[in-house]
Amino acid sequence: MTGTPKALRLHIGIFGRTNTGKSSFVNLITGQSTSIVSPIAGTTTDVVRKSMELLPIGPVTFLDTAGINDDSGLGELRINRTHEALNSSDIAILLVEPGVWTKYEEGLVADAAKQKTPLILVINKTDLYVDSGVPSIGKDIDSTHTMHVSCISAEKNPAERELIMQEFKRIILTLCPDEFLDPPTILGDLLPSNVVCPHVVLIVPIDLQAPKGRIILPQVQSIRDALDFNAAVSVVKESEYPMFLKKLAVPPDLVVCDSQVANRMVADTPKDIPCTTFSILFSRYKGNITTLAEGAATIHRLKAGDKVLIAEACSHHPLEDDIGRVKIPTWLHEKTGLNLECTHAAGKDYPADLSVFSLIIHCGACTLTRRETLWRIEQARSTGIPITNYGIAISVLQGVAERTLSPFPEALDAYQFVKHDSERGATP
Ligand SMILES: Nc1nc2c(ncn2[C@@H]2O[C@H](COP(=O)(O)OP(=O)(O)OP(=O)(O)O)[C@@H](O)[C@H]2O)c(=O)[nH]1
Ligand code: SF4
Ligand SMILES: [Mg+2]
Repeated sequence: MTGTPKALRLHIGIFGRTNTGKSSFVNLITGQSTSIVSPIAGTTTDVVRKSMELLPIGPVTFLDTAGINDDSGLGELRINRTHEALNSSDIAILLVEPGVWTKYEEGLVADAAKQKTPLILVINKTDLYVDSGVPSIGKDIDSTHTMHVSCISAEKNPAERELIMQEFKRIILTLCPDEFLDPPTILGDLLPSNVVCPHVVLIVPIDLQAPKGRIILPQVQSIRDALDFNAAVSVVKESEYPMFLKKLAVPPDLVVCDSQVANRMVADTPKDIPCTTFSILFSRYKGNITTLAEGAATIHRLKAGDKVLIAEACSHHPLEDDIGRVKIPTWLHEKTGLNLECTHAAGKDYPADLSVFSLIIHCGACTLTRRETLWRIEQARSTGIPITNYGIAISVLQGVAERTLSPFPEALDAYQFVKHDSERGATP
């Protein structure tokens, strides 16, 4: 993580008057005592940087700044440093004490707005007002970006830290500039860099479910991505693939197929040719492939009666042999031999309480943004419920996940770790 270039890390600046609890807040979020905390105003005298991995966003750097008071008479240098910190912040956090709103806060909100830096207002030390009620700061600030926290209570009660972290991540994910959520490439980075014009073979079934006269968007996007990486692309039906492979003088550098024919592709493709599915490529492009692969391994540890949520991001008209409603529940039953309770949720019906489920199998989320998909993954992760998606689940159900995940070593490791754990009969 420390190797992540500076520009690719989200910088979160922590601002506030002296003693509002900035250093306590940074320590609480990072889970480390990096910044010195003390009741003496002006403890932090220069910007203290702390980097961490904040899932699901990735690497972030917190800038704990020196507190400023209207009458502090602090050195100009310190004030300039704090302003520089605002310039380097992608998101600013303003810590205040309940009921206190001065020219300083007014100025910081105005400066952040001028720079178009998203701002989170953290009203700290709420524990001091448990009897009297937290006084309002008398300012109308967007309440969706406001958190009420108490660093001291969270220190004493670790469950509160979890709640604060969840709320904090939700707000950060909402405000995070798009470039930090930019997806990796679809497939270009899987191609060998030392081969001139690498060759990608895409296996595209043309069956009843294929739209008439065209190929679907993920396939088009994969072709475009391959071209962006100066690769050649062949598109072939699964029935013609074995013959096509035989005709090639040089083996392809990557083969990608529709999830539903993954077992055929694996059987027909020599072991030294990397192969995967479109859905797996898009697990990474849209979400977090490692978390989704780890979640898929839960299929190996399901027990009779377990509840499985099959979630679809849009409410399309279900087909006769619908993948979410018919095929996946049937394959799950065939693979595990268990009677499972499969619940479906489509569109906006996504359940608020995920804790009753043993596994969530989500659709490919083609109508959701990467931000929305990451948030759904994070919601499941923070509730401790494994989550996967149709594509990876189908590879597991077909018994070919080890092969189709192999182009993504981290995801494969996560999958195998949980799978082997289940085989040894260990509980999570
Ligand atoms: N009661 C209460 N005290 C808190 C809370 N958070 C921090 N404090 C206390 O407030 C004092 C100041 O905390 P710091 O984290 O050092 O504040 P700071 O904003 O970094 O201060 P400077 O670096 O001096 O600007 C310390 O005595 C903390 O223990 C809280 O939520 N509740
Ligand atoms: S993959 Fe796309 S079309 Fe299918 S259910 Fe999900 S959002 Fe709807
Ligand atoms: Mg401090």
